[in-house]
Amino acid sequence: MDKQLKELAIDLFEINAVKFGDFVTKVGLKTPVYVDLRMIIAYPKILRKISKILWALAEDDKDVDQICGVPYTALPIASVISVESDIPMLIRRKEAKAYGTKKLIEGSFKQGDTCVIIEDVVTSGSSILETVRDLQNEGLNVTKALVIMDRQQGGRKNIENSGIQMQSLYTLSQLMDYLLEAKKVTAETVQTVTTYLSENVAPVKTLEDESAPKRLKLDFAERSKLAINPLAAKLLNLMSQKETMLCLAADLTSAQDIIDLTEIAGPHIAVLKIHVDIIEDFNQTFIQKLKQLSEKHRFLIMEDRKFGDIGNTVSLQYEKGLYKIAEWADLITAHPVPGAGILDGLKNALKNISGDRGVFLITEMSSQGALTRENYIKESLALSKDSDLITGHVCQSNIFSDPGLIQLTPGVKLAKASDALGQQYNTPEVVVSAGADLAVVGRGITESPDKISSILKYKTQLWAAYKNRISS
Ligand code: S5P
Repeated sequence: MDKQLKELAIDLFEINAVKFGDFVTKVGLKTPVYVDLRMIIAYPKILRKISKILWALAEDDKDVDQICGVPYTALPIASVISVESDIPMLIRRKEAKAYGTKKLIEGSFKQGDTCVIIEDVVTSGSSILETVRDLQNEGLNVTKALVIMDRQQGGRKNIENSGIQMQSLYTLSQLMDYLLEAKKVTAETVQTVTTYLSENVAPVKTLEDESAPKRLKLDFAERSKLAINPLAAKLLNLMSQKETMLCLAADLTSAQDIIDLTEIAGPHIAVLKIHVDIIEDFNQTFIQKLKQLSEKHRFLIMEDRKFGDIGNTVSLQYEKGLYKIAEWADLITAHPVPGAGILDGLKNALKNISGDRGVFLITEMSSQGALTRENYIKESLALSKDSDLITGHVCQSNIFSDPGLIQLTPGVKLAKASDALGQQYNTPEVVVSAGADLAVVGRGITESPDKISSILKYKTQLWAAYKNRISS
């Protein structure tokens, strides 16, 4: 396969299907590399070769009933695959016909038929997701997308988050490596493309219903009216009034240091997040001081306890022990791994608490290799539908559409980076365009020599990105 892919990469370069320079994509973005596979119909040998190699990716799938190409570039490829494999093909119209049958999907199929999608290039994945939605609406079971080029700009994640497997012949970086090896491009061009890819992430796309109110398009004040959990409503309101999306992770081990930092940060944050079990001199006076500051500056306190046990145990952990978290933490975090029982357990601990409380489910983690994937994410999202205790989800991308829930995204720094222990960072602009309503910043602020100026930088950059998100 590797040898074939190298040869094919050179073919594509020779026929100008991959070009380098200054281009503008169909959505108006600048790019130094343009992949345009439309002209392969002028080269039947290459068309046959590419179709054969692409279909080889699905060789283990014996029970494919239908193949559907995404118009237009992938249609001839899908046709060749259909003819060669003797599997029927479907075509999804871009618009339903205004006359005759008004069918969106052309071809012959029955409910429950499994269908594989064929696409040429994936950037945000939106074309595939639109195709999946229409096929699913017709009762087809879409399992997989076979793609020639993954531009590595977030499309794969968008597609996989919607429960569709994606396999690609090339990532853009692999293609660049093959072309460099064949001396078709210079190391400088490869570098330009690499830098471009690291700085240009496509917006997050989902399979969501187009008619539903769009979480990412509504402002926080509007969304507060749609929230079921009272703390989600309160939080969205105070974010709107204080013009901040900042959740400060005060991961410090001395109570006084946390108080000192909170005194500076209080007016500019929506949430102060702590890990109470790392504080070496924890005592209730510390909690009283924090509470006073939270009232004075109108922010909420989150204990990032990441509860993750059976209902009975979490109930005790939340209410009892040294920390008595339920008494003072407006918000907590919990892993959905034990199932719905964890929410019953947490609720049980609130029997004697008069104030409102909220839970953020840890639906998707920021660390490298996190096991929070596909089905886990889906199940976690489903849990939040049945509970008024859920304020939102801790996650990395726009995986839910309910405007009354809040997306809290950790792993935020002014420059894209990682730490030595698996944490991965994105910039404020990237996380907000990926759906973050609250951005968790820890060491980006706690390790800064000039804390107030870092706090203000994060606050203003996040808010500008949010304004841009709701207006664009
Ligand atoms: O997936 C996650 C979930 C959380 S709550 N990744 C995270 O990093 N967090 C928390 O966010 C983590 O426990 C820490 O308190 C904060 C990130 O801190 P930073 O110093 O890396 O910004």
